[in-house]
Amino acid sequence: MKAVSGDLTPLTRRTFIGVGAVTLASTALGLPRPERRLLQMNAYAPDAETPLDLLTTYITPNDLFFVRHHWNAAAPDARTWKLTVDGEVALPLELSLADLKRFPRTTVTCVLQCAGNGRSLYTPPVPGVQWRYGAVGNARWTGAKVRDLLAKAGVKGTAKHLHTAGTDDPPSKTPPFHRSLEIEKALEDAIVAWEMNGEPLPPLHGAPARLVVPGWAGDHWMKWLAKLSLEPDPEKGFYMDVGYRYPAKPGEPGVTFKSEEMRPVTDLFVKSNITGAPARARVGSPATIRGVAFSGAPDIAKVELTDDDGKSWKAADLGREHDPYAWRLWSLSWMPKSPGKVRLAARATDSRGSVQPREAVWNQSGYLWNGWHSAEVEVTA
Ligand SMILES: Nc1nc2c(c(=O)[nH]1)N[C@H]1C(S)=C(S)[C@@H](COP(=O)(O)O)O[C@H]1N2
Ligand SMILES: [Mo]
Repeated sequence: MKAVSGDLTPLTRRTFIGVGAVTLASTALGLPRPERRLLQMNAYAPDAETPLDLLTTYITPNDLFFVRHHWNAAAPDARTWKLTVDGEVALPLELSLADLKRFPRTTVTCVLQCAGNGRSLYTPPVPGVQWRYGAVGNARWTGAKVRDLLAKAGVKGTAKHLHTAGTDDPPSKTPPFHRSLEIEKALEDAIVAWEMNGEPLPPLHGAPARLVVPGWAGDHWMKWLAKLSLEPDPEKGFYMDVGYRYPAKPGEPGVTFKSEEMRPVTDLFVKSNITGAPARARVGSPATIRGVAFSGAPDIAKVELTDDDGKSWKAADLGREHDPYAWRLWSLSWMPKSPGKVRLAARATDSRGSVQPREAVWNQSGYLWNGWHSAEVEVTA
């Protein structure tokens, strides 16, 4: 894993390293400057995650937002791009970007997390991109509601699944990346977004438009969206029948299941991360611990911190900014009680009552890791 630089395409280079801004506050305080960079996981196709110590803001800036591609993108030309809406509809549509923008405009602020975020933390190890903590971000997405597009096309009673496809350019003999999701979720709150944090959707994030599926894992968030098709049955193929499946009933670590014993990955699991904790602290001097928490449920109910391996917990203060399926910043003033190495761990509880577990459930594809996140502090007298 190394910081992104060097031989990327001009497009990628501009997006990854075009920003030299450094926070004024840290410079004024004489603290080490946080380096604005992504951590590269893969070169072809480009995969890069955000370092945890930069995931400290409610909105993750576009240039720091993690990037995940199955194949190199064939970013469509926005002037000629068309979105097809077809299948089990009364009137198939072909929408240009201008057509799309004539639908009522809506903005949602929510978390995008790759299903594989945290894969490297599983034991025994699982093959795949070895994401640590930063294949996640929180952004403001603006676009048209899928519900409005489908209403215009006229949904037939036989329509049960929304099939989605992008304009990816996979190498020959490799399966295309495609997905489908239940029509209920698509109608509930999915959007086709052309803006990210008030800017045109960047090419790396799916320009000219992508799917946004609040609360659901990133694999459903089709980039360079070309097609929405309503069908009676789920999509078939590698990325539905083999990839992106999670055991219906958890097994022991290392136990693999057949595809039929698994179901597609949908909503995210409750999770919190510690994004700021001092390396050293003094007995009796409070230290501020910060982090983020999110879930596939619309809200976070609480975040707690332990300094005694889960025997006792202290509730953190939740940040004021908050939207359904967005993350919640949290902070807590922690009082070190005795000298030595102390392991702090955070756990979140969501609005449906799910509690972040000490250990994530091992699964053969390494999805949805959500174990307690810990940080070590050296406490001196
Ligand atoms: N067309 C297309 N869409 C895609 C992908 C892809 O490879 N091709 N990857 C998906 C996965 S697995 C994730 S996690 C998210 C990542 O979105 P980001 O790169 O904007 O962070 O995009 C999703 N949409
Ligand atoms: Mo992903």
